[in-house]
Amino acid sequence: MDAVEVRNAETFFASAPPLRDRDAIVAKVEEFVQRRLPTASGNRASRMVCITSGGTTVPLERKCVRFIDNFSSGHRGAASTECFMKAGYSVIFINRRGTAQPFCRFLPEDPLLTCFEPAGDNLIQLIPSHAVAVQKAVTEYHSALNSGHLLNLPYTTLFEYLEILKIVSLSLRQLQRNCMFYLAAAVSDFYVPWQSMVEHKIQSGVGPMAMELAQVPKMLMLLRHLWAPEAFCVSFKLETDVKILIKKAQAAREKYGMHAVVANELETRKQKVIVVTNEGQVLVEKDASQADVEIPLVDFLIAQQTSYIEAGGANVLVV
Ligand code: 9Z3
Repeated sequence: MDAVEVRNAETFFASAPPLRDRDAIVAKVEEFVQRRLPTASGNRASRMVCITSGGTTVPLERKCVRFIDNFSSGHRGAASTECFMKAGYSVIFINRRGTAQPFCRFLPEDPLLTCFEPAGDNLIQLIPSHAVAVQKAVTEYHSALNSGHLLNLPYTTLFEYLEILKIVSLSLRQLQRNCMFYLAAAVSDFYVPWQSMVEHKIQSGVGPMAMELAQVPKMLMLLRHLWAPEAFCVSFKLETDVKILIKKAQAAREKYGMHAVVANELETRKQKVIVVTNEGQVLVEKDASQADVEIPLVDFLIAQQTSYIEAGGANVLVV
């Protein structure tokens, strides 16, 4: 592990704005993970996956009016959450506020306003044409939450995202090879350090503006080697130029020691992906009977993690 990367990360966290509700988030995560640890009475640990989803924002002002955003609708993360839960995993879902949520993906775009109508005397009712979709979503979402197998942690900024990812990693490491990181969030590579950020809204009318952005420390490296070194780690590589996609994914796998890198091209990402592992590349496509490419993708990755657990000689959980 490169000492410079560790120092850069330490500097990043030391200078980041304090995470709101930090203590409550730590307690929630720890309680969620503790319930899945093996006990002295012989209970086995259950498998758990941390799914990251949505894009991070990079604020340009402390009292933020303007920010840089990374593209991600959150569809991949939400669909994958459903697939992992069906396979018996518990899921920590770190997601950008306002992006797609599991079990809600097939609702109309503006659910609250379009799904209900006034029914007189302070009553509202479900519009019949939306009734089936809304009932299904509400039932599935609440049963997932009530089952205790889904923990939803929202973020907006890059600072919040990385703080939460670190908290989750340091707790999940207890599950050793039984935990997986599935890092589908689109994370900014550049940011404005908090100490060099202006407090108030940047003023216009002074001609063109130049701004220097610092490089975000390579947190994948820390996650993989320091925070949760036994976890099965999957990251995503997004490109718009398909000619460089696989090379970049291979480079990311080697550089960060990922167990798998999922390479996807922006326009075809909902139909197919290529999974790069140390054994080569595998094309994963959705077939006509499948609603989402995440169904075969998650199946493939679960099988890879099972081999990884077996290779480590630990208790294998059949999920
Ligand atoms: C992805 O590549 C995800 O698959 C998508 C999913 C963001 C494309 P949607 O949310 O799309 O369903 O609309 N995520 C990783 C994107 C990313 O920024 N990766 C970094 C990179 O490619 C490495 S961590 O350099």
